Amino acid sequence: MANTSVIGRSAQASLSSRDLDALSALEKKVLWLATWTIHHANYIRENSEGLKVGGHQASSASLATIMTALYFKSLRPQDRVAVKPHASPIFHAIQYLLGRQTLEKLELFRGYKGAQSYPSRSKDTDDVDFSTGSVGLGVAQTLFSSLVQDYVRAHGWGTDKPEGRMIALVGDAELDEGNIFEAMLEGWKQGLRNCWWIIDYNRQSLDAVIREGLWARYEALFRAFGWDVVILKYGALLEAAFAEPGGDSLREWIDQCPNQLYSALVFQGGAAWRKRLLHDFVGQGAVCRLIEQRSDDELARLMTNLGGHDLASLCDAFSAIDHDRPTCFICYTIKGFGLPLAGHKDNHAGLMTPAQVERLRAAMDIRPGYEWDRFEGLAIDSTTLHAFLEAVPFAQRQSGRKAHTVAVPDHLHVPIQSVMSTQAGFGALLNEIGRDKADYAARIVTTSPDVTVSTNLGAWVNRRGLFAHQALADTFKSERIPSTFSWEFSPRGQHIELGIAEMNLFILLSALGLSYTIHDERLLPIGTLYDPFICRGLDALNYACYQNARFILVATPSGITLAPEGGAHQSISTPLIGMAQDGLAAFEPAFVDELAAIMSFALSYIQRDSDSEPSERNWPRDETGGSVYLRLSTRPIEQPQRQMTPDLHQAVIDGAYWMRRPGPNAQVVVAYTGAVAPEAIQAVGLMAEDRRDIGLLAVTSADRLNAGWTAAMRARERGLADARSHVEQLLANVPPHCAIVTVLDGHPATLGWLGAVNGHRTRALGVEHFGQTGSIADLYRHYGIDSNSIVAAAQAIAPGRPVRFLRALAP
Ligand SMILES: Cc1ncc(C[n+]2csc(CCOP(=O)(O)OP(=O)(O)O)c2C)c(N)n1
Ligand SMILES: [Mg+2]
Repeated sequence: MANTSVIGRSAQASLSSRDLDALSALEKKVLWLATWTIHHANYIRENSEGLKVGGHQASSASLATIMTALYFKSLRPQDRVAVKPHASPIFHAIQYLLGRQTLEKLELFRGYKGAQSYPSRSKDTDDVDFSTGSVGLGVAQTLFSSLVQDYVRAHGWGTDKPEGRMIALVGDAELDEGNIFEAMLEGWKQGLRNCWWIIDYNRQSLDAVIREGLWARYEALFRAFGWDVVILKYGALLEAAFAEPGGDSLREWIDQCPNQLYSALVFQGGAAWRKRLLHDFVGQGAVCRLIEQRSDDELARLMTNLGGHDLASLCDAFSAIDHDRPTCFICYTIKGFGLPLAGHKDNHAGLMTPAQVERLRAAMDIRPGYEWDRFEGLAIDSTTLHAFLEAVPFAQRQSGRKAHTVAVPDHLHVPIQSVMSTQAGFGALLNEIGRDKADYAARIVTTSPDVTVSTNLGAWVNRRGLFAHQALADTFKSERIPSTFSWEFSPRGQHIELGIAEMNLFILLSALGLSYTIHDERLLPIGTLYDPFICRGLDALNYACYQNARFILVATPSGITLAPEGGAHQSISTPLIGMAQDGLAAFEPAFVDELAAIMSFALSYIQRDSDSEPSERNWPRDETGGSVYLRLSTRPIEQPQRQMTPDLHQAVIDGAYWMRRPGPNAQVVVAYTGAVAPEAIQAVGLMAEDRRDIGLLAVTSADRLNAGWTAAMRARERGLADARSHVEQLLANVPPHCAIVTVLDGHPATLGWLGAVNGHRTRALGVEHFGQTGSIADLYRHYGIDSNSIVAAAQAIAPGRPVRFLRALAP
């Protein structure tokens, strides 16, 4: 049963006074180091551009106390944390104190190869659990990571280790991001456990002060989704003051105070507090005495003593959680706490002046030249503090662990019918894998946002079942109602069915795809969705790739080829996304035997180590691996009767092969990708009598072809004269006068660059506009990717005698 608790006077004391002293010293040090790191980057490091690099001093300070309590006390080695992006300086400072971050990286904060502005798994060298930066994504990732932990354990892996908590440090304005609520709903459906979200309730966003009373909306929302809510509003000083005569009036005043006024008074300091409070309490003796007993400094300290800046309350609140229910902590904080920027509504990108930093240095007893010293200026001796740091529970964890790879067959069997779509081929492939008893098949986990059946995962799900904490039978089956699909849930199921939100799909894929390092267990995740809806979750996809999550994304149907289902579901730009997205190898096979080759490659490619050195075979960085995107189609097309030789297999993986090799006097080459293969083949047949030595290039991955080409050029520019990419080898013997016509069901720029490889004239056909419904023939004609349009394009750029079979083009 979800409940709300307000931490205050009744808080149990979980901290010894020695620990509290040590934590207080560390909190001070963390704030200093973070502030100094930012100051150093802006004012001390040589900056040839003369630009301030910024650094979010205020946003960081907001979380200094909470993160001190967490990292130095409450976290356990098995816990994982997504840190609010702008608290990165605090995070790096903590890692530095724990000996996991170097001085060199801190000195280079925000500089070339220095500590990152936002915690980054792939670019930082300290122990980042989840990359953050695009607000909202890291928060949701912790939820899905908890789910993945449950999935892994339910399948019998990693059960010898204790369960971890997946924790997010969340900005209050970050909660504006809708993906957080999409995730919460999914978490409720899936029985979320072991997840904490700690809200830095500083009541400021980037631009301004946030709306009044948001905490109450949050509380209601979290409760509605089954979360416990813990509110930390007041610190111990305020609680003690409330117990004094007049204290109730002070509490009431604070509770009624608008956020803007509170922020303004925080910024102005003790004298302003006194003036305002005495004005508002005029004639109320007890509370006026409470105020007058305190100096300006004491009054300012009292009035800013909020729960999120009270180490003891925080540690108590965290240690009081003795259950696995998801828990949200709403911690009242002050943006810029402890700094002269505190409370100002413009402080988000504010930088302290050198004079302000000097004053802070003096207040913190730090001598010039000792700014980076871990124990400088602290009230506790360094031996004691050193011993405390050595014993910090979270620091006991071993970082950088990675699961072993799982062996994958070189060839995957799939029954190929004479006419078949790549989507049907995908379903058939997974059906075959579903029969396999090998370990890799057990490690596959599929997921889909309510399009499991329509992306052809049904047969796989029939074999492997759906995942849930508790078994749930398919009532249609038990009632003996005929149905193609068995929808049975159990803890052993290998398919995670999601609601429709595509953001959730990508964040879950990210969490599943990081299991090899977050949960130390290898999973082989495959997610399916309709191709146009990639754009709905694109930022999450980008972040998944950025943090080296490994998965296979199967997008189908795609392009205008899904006709006549609907113009609104057509996708144009996704092949370009596939090319441009870092960390994602994109393929668009035309035939099922190609798909089978790509699939076995993909299952291996997603397991390769990102730390490996890229090789120079064909230049697409095969050794470092990545995720894979397959753009598939529902169009049934005639399948070639051929042997998948090792050479053909390799060429499919490398990105292209000659379906018909051009002769020495070739006048035209047609290069195609994907579902338009029949049109390309037909066009070549139509032209063969009137154009000499015509060639047909099957492109299975424009992405890898292009990446290889670019890398080989770069290598040559750097002196490796022999570097040759796959596409350069393929086009090497195409005569200079030959023209290239490229065609795909997607944006023409995907293949348009082929002409630049060896300087061939090129006409790129594809789809630039969308929305028209119709049959495939109607649409291919309408958008100019049918065989007649291919012939017309060839005739226009490869002059010669008229191609006899060319018909007039539709206007
Ligand atoms: C998706 C996304 N949109 C916009 C931004 C720019 N941005 C960075 S921080 C921020 C406001 C954050 O406010 P809050 O979460 O309350 O954090 P605070 O700085 O107050 O701690 C914005 C809009 C971003 N990083 N990510
Ligand atoms: Mg905020």
